[in-house]
Amino acid sequence: MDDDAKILNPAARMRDGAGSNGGGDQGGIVTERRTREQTRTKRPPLYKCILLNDDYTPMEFVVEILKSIFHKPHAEATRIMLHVHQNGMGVAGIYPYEIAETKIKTVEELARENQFPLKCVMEKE
Ligand code: TYC
Repeated sequence: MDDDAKILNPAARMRDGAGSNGGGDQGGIVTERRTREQTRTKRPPLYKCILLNDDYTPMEFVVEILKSIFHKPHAEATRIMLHVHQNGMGVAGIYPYEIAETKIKTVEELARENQFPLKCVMEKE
């Protein structure tokens, strides 16, 4: 058994004796050393939810979407909506993959229910 396997299997380290991975066995209490890689907390990759402009979705509807789904205060929601209106697209929010995906589905579902062509797409940060 190699050192990596012993890190994951304290019983094996007990049999082998302490010290092989920098841990120890003090009177039956086994301590295990973890590598930097094993203790590192990884941040998930993030994705932008990008709203696309169109000629038909009402401005007030887009502002409501930004408030209700992306939790933007009214003034910021209005600013983002106007940015999309004037520039063709704009970032509504940035999230881990599955959260971004769910928000995009919710936006397009609400738009469809209201017969608006509003689209929202994902882009890796
Ligand atoms: N261009 C739309 C209008 O003039 C408003 C709008 C803004 C639509 C943002 C979509 O993502 C959008 N009614």
